[in-house]
Amino acid sequence: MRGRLITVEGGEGVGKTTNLNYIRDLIEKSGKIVRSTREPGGTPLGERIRELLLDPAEQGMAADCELLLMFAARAEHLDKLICPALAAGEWVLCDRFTDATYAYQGGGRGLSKQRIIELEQMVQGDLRPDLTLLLDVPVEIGLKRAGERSRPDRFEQEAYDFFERVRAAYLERAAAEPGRFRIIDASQPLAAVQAQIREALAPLLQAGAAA
Ligand code: Z5A
Repeated sequence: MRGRLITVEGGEGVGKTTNLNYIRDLIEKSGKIVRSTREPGGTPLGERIRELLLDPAEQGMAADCELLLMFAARAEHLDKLICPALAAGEWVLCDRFTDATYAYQGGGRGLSKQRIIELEQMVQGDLRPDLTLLLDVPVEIGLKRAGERSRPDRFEQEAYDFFERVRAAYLERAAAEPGRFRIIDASQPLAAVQAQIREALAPLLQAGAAA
């Protein structure tokens, strides 16, 4: 039986990385084999593309170049990791996926949604995540959390409005696909965030256990 694709999304500093191992443990405890991965990246070539995309020295990168590099890395990721793992019955847990393209390149950069839909169809065919956890916090909280860490990457150097547009685009997608998305209030303390994550995952894990 095909595995499941679970994606974790949200703006800067919402806690995706912090919660990824927790989510992985929950899935493993239900008896599944899990592959944790991320986008852009997840394969040797994809990680090289990621370096280009995040490099602050590439500040002037054309928005279409950024969009195509995201999908180039995704095509490699699907070919080398995601599709083979799902076909082998493994579950794939991915830190960001195509919803991030709609949010950052569509919402943030203002690129045409139709063009993203076409690239999504070309690169993914009918493959879509089975469940998307959208970690949501007000932009000022996320930026404050992210700012307390490392040197800002190319995206983190964007202006505040950019991240408001990203958040709005994510919330719009979640509202349009309530069956796939679960919105997690990630402004809460970690224990409360993880309780919401447990609840959001439970139906899929129970269905997976029964299959
Ligand atoms: N991107 C794109 O534009 N288009 C695409 O299609 C894709 C990606 C796939 C890289 O992503 C960039 O690629 C990203 C969008 C773009 N933009 N940027 N930058 P990334 O996922 O690698 O980078 P990120 O969004 O910057 O991730 P992040 O800043 O590392 O955020 P996070 O992983 O969600 O947060 P975190 O590191 O887990 O937590 C941040 C801090 O908050 C940390 O100190 C935690 O200890 C703290 N934290 C976490 N949870 C809590 C709670 N609940 N309370 C208090 N403190 C907390």
